[in-house]
Amino acid sequence: MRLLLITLSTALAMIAPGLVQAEQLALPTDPVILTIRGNIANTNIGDTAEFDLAMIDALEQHTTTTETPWYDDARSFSGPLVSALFDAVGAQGTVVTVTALNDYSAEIPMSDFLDYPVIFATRLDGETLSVRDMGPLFLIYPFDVAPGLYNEVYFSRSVWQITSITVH
Ligand SMILES: Nc1nc2c(c(=O)[nH]1)N[C@H]1C(S)=C(S)[C@@H](COP(=O)(O)O)O[C@H]1N2
Ligand SMILES: [Mo]
Repeated sequence: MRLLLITLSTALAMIAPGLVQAEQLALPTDPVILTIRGNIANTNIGDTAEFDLAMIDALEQHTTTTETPWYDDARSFSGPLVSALFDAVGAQGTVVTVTALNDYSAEIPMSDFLDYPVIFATRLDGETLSVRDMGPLFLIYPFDVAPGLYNEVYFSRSVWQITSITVH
């Protein structure tokens, strides 16, 4: 039975690649700034999906202009939607662990990224974010369109200096 299932899924992967989404990701050519591991279908280095900035920039870009607890006034954050990043790696799961340079991590329900246009920000007011400015990657919730998110639950999920994500 197990063999049959494997054979079936292999056959499915061949006839319906869009459905199973197993694709080879491009290889990073610049320094890797993000590693995604866990339950993902599309990898480029071993079991992981590694991204340089150009690969993240190649995804459709969005901007959220919003007040946050971290800056004095409203600022513009841009980058791909987290959902687009997860589509690119074929992520399947219910929870993701987002880990930062300082080893801070947050467990975030996958539903957040379906419910809200959460941005994986690479730019603040059009400029790349240095590590000193909480970069290079900052998860930004759309506090502008969903003010109900402006609380500690979502602040704690707003991880800056992101280095890796694990999909569970
Ligand atoms: N990289 C990183 N992101 C982080 C944290 C952290 O320690 N490191 N703390 C989180 C928590 S628990 C909250 S409430 C907010 C805190 O932001 P503040 O320290 O500016 O108040 O950022 C979140 N993002
Ligand atoms: Mo917090």
